[in-house]
Parts: sequence; C-alpha cells; structure tokens
Amino acid sequence: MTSIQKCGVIGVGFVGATSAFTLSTSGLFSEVVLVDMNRKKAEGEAADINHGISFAKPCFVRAGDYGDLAECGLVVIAAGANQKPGETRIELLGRNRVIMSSIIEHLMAVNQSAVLLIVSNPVDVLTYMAQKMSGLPAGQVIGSGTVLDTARLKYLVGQHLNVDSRNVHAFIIGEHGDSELAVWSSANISGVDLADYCRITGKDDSFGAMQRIYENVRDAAYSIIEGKGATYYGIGMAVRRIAEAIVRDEHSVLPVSSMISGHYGVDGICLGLPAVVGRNGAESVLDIPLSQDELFQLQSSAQKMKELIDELGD
Ligand code: 6V0
Repeated sequence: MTSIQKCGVIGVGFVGATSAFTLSTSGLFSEVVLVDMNRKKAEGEAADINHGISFAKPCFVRAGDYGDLAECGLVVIAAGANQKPGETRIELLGRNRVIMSSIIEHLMAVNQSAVLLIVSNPVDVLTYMAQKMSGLPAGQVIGSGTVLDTARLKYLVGQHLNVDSRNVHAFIIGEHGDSELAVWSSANISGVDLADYCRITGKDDSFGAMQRIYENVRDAAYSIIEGKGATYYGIGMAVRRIAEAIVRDEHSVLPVSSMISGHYGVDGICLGLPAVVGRNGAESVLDIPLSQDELFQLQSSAQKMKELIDELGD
C-alpha cells in the first residue's frame, strides 16, 4: 500500500540531493527515502537535511534501499552521470540508459503504484524507456520535461519586461534540449498578448530580442555548467513544483514529458508538452494552438527523438 505522503529519490548527486532538500522542506511529505548506489552519500545527505528539519515542517529523511521505496507514492529518479562540459544531453544517453534499466527492474519488484518522475538526462528518451521498461500506464511515468526551461523563459521575459515572472504565461515545449522551442504565438502577460504588452510599455519585441531570450533558455544548462560544473537549484525547485501538483492533485498545467499519442501528429515518443498534472501523473496532454512555424519545429523535435529511439532499437 503506497502513501502519497512518502516520497523516494533515487540518485542523490547534485540534482537528487537538491531535490531531496526541496521535497523534504516542502511540507508535502512525512518521509523521504534516499537511494543511491553510494549508500554513504545517501546517509550523509539524509543526515544533513534532517539536521535542519526543525526549521521546516516535520519530515523524516533516511537512506534506504529499494525495499524502503515500497510505500512511496512518488519516486523521483535523478540517478546517472551528469553532463560534462561540452557534452550534449544526447551523448549522455548511452551511460544513463543502462542505469535506468537496472533502476526500473529493482523498483518494479517492490512498487508498481508510485508515480515516477524522471529527471535524469536525456530526460525525454529516459522517460520513454522507463515507461516501456516498467509497463506502467503512460501518464504514471513522467519526466521533468520542459518545466525548468519554461521557468527559465518566464524569468528572462520577466527581466526583459521588468515584470513579475509569475505573470508571464508562455511555454517551452518539445525536447528538453537543443531542439526545444518557445511558443511565442500564445505568450502573454497576465492575459495581455506579449506584442501588445511590449507596445504598451515601450519594450522591444523584435524577432532579435525574442530570439536572444530563446537562445539563452536553450543554452542555459551549457553556460551554467561552464560556470559551476552542474545545474541543480533550478531543477530542484522544478521537481518540488511538479511533486506539489501530484500530491495535492492540483490538475495544474505543466509542460512535463510524457508518452504522446496522436497530438500534433506525434505518436509513441515522450516530449515536453503542456499536460494536466494531478494525483495520477500526467492526466491529459493539451493541444495548445501553435503557429505553422511552431508546429514545424515541434514535429522536427519529435522526429529527432524518434530517430534516436529507433537507432537504439527500443
Ligand atoms: P551526479 O552528481 O553525478 O549524481 C548522480 C548520482 O546518481 C550519484 O550520486 C550516483 O552515485 C547515482 N547513481 C548512479 N547510478 C546509480 C544507480 N544505478 N542507482 C542509484 N544511484 C545511482 O549527477 P547530477 O545530480 O548532477 O545529475 C543527475 C542527472 O540529472 C543527470 O542525468 C543530469 O543530466 C540530469 N539533470 C537533469 C535536469 C533536467 O532538467 N531534467 C537538470 C539538471 C541535471
């Protein structure tokens, strides 16, 4: 019997440990179990968070093994090798695929009810593999998709317009990676069309200005990794937000990665698209309006994913 108040994190490196921290201090969980092939690392991370838990809401964090994940209603998978400077997310795949296969095998032996949230890169392909390997219903296996990329877009548009990023409504969709795209055609500031908002406030909405913002989003991971070696705070906060939508059954619209069946002519791959997220994971994928150019870019991104999966023979 699983409990949505119990959460597991598999792989507690930079990303998993930061996610464990945001999840443990979120007030959403009574228990967070940390599993890592390096048990000492998991024990150290658990102790470190527990020592500050009296400053947050009660939550017991502990190192464990797969058997300890049996009761978890949500399991976050952040195990794997991280991106080396100059390495693309796709190049990571070979290394992370083997890791994912072993994790899913161990996890399915003890728990087939949890929602799985995949964070390891390349997240769309690994979400696809996790869904196929686990045999769980499509919506129960989701990836962080373009939730972080969308948050980066909101932040940068907010900076450009000098407006609260929470009032920026726009999506990055497609692959979490180089072929992702910004959906400018429906971007708005609290319901005011982006172009109108720029006109009213005298801000630059030229193609060049928007393209620069998009490129900064797309290349954000590369520049952060160049600076500090890894990215983890942004994704840790994104994981907490996705967990919140699941635990509280919010039916929030988030661009998580999930198995796409027949949306925009895309079938049988995982991609980041706006989806309604609740207790069961991704409950439905939304066909938001796209311009012709955006549709073309999305289909190209999907094609890239498909070729990669075909190449792997999965
Ligand atoms: P890291 O710091 O090297 O941590 C990886 C952890 O996984 C280590 O603690 C390993 O011991 C552990 N691990 C490896 N194999 C196993 C296994 N079989 N079982 C259990 N634990 C294992 O990497 P980092 O935390 O920086 O990154 C983790 C993954 O997240 C990488 O694939 C990144 O590319 C990916 N990211 C995904 C993001 C997203 O937006 N989806 C953002 C940032 C990083």
